[in-house]
Amino acid sequence: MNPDVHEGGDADHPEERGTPVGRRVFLGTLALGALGVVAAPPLQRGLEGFLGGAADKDPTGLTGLLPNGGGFRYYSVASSVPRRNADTYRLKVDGLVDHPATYTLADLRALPQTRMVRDVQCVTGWRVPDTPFEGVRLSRLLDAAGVRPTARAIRFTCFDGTYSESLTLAQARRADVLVALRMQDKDLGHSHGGPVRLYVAPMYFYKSAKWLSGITVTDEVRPGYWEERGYDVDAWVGRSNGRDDEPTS
Ligand SMILES: Nc1nc2c(c(=O)[nH]1)N[C@H]1C(S)=C(S)[C@@H](COP(=O)(O)O)O[C@H]1N2
Ligand SMILES: [Mo]
Repeated sequence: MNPDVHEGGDADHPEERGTPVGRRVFLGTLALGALGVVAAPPLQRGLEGFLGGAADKDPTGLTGLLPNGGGFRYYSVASSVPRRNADTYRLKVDGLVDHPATYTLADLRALPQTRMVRDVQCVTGWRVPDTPFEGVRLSRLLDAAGVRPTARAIRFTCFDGTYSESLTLAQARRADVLVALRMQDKDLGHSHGGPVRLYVAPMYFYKSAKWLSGITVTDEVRPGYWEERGYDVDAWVGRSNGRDDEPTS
């Protein structure tokens, strides 16, 4: 991809969190280099909606540190996101399946839960080590739905009305891909995409769609929100987005 993406300050040193200039340079360079678009406005609007303008010192709007966020930044490309709770939350599974289904939060909680502790890694450089996530394996929901032979991919949609994501069917069936109900051993709060978000452990965190409301089985990959704006569809940590790890030998 564009070699300029390597310029992003802390991008190569993700342990150095909280360096907004580095992240700004990195994201700005990536967005401009890849597509000639500026990714800032939607993110800025998103942060203003939640943090009341706390992001005005950062034109990308990426520096909204959550109070007590433990290193997480708050991201939303939508300016406001409705709240869903145990009464109002629904997750729809449809598309190329034999048994479309709609799950409530109670339905999801009643299924076997998988807990994983991995590093969260945002493509812009910040990282939250050893973060527990817990939820239902996506593969379980796909098996229950009966994926048809022509299916190749999954499209994820969100009740923020804006964000979307994608995985190939093979990626979606990995054991380390969860429909997550809990993070850091607590029920997922609204700001982190609760009550239910996707968690794609081996990929950059933009794959982990917050406020998950739809899982549609499709015949081909349809690039998600950031992927339409220049980020890699196959977002393996350390092996995508111009950030390939150094060879170890
Ligand atoms: N619906 C939705 N999901 C999203 C995003 C978003 O803007 N909207 N941002 C993505 C990005 S770029 C990151 S780094 C993480 C941030 O998750 P957090 O806000 O819980 O830290 O969510 C991902 N999922
Ligand atoms: Mo991100």
